[in-house]
Amino acid sequence: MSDSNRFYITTAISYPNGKPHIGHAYELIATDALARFQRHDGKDVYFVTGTDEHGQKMLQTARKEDLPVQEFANRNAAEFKRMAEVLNASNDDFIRTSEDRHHQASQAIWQKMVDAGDIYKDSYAGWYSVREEAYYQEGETELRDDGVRYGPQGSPVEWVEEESYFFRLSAYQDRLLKLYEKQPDFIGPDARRNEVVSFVKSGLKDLSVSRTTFDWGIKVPDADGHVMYVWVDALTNYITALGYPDTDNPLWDYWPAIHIIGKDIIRFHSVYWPAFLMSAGIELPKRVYAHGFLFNRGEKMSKSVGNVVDPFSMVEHYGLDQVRYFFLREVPFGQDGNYSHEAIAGRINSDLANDLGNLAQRSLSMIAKNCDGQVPQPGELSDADRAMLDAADALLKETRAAMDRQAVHSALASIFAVVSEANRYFASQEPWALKKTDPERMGTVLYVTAEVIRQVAILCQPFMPDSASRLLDVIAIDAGERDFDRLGGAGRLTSGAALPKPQPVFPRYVEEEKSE
Ligand code: ME8
Repeated sequence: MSDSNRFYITTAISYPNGKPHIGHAYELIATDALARFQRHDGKDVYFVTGTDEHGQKMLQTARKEDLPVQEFANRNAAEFKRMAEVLNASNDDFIRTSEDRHHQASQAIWQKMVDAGDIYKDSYAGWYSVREEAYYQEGETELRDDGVRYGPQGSPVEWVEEESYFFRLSAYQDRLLKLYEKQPDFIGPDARRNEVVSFVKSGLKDLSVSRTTFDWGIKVPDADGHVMYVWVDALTNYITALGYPDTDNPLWDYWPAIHIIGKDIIRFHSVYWPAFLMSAGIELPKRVYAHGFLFNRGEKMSKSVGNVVDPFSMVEHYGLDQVRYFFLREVPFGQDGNYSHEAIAGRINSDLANDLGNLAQRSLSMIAKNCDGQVPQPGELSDADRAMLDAADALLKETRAAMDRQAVHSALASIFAVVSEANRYFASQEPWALKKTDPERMGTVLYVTAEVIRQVAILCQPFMPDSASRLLDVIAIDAGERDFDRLGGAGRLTSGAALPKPQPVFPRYVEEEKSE
């Protein structure tokens, strides 16, 4: 059974029918920040990402590239794995749906649904979007002037007619509506919840859950010629990763999950998935949270490098933590967002290099020069000192509340509001002037500033793991003193502790010269 200290979080598993793009990177970075935050906050976290390798789209793309589909999947899945490494994602597992363990889990959940009497054979005739791997009712589609029929999300649909197994989704309509009502947090943000509730209220039809016109998928048990509809197997990845169907194994204790996905696949996660789980008698996820879509404004990302839109070159160009910070801070999680070279360079220079980087470098250089490179001894605290420390001490509560509702951008906004406050504090206290007039007071101001930096750096770890760790190194915080239980008064800087020579942590972004 679930234990309140366990925390299981997942991303969607990506279709490796091409190279990873910024949308994939965004979801992984945000989920990684949510996972790391909970780990630093003392939770026992399990974090899973991976690739969704079956279905018609994968098969068609592999054929276009003239490759056997498994080989095509292997090649591209490797790029998704590499992206997770390059982004410094802290996932505990990377699941591929073509793995044996996943075939077993999918067949096991299928069998449970059969045992529950929820699967029957019939034939399907209707519209299908290969791009979305989704069935649509005629009323949801639109025949446009170009003679092509499109689904509600703008992808072309084609007519499909084949023998198929069906899942009795219609039988779950009331139970699903009850779920959304009794567990209002099941779907977030609210806009997505409302959308799902009205979709379910409009009436659920039984779902075609097997395909017979191709064989790239997981075999339906005891049904020659049928492979599972890709979404049945895709959603099951979340429990395969915990060892399903062996629910006695220790990983199973992490279930239920929080699923982080994009808004285009909310219906699969908050309608089909809970219905499958109810049918199979498995506990439902805690929450399904849909983030928005990222759009590139279309202009050149850099004058000399060209349009930097793939995650690998973006990281190479701007730096990993800079990219992580930008996406998490700039785009309110749950809403759509834009990115552009100007916006990224602006954030790097104003928030990271100027506000946080300069403050750290200036205050720590003053300590190096004027306090023998040791954390100074604070004197009596003034109101301004106390207010400054109180603001830093309040951050854990604020960021925890934000991260609990996946408001990643709000957590960062709170942290950086304290950084701005610390800059105002530092400027108004003028420690450089105190050096001659009141060195003890200078020590107090530098102590308070360094203590704020300590707390900010600890809290920045989930978002910018490497940079935050380097910042903690320059204030000599031991590896064992970096978790959130050291925030606030519990872990104040120790006066007299020797600090290493300060090293700048956040370089400015400098425009490259035009190469033409
Ligand atoms: O949907 N901005 O895979 P996928 C933000 N295999 N997020 C984006 C995005 C963008 N421009 N484009 C895509 C699938 N995403 C299925 C999932 S889960 C059991 C199966 C998000 O490769 C998208 O919303 O098309 C999804 O959450 C993830 O990237 C993978 O998309």
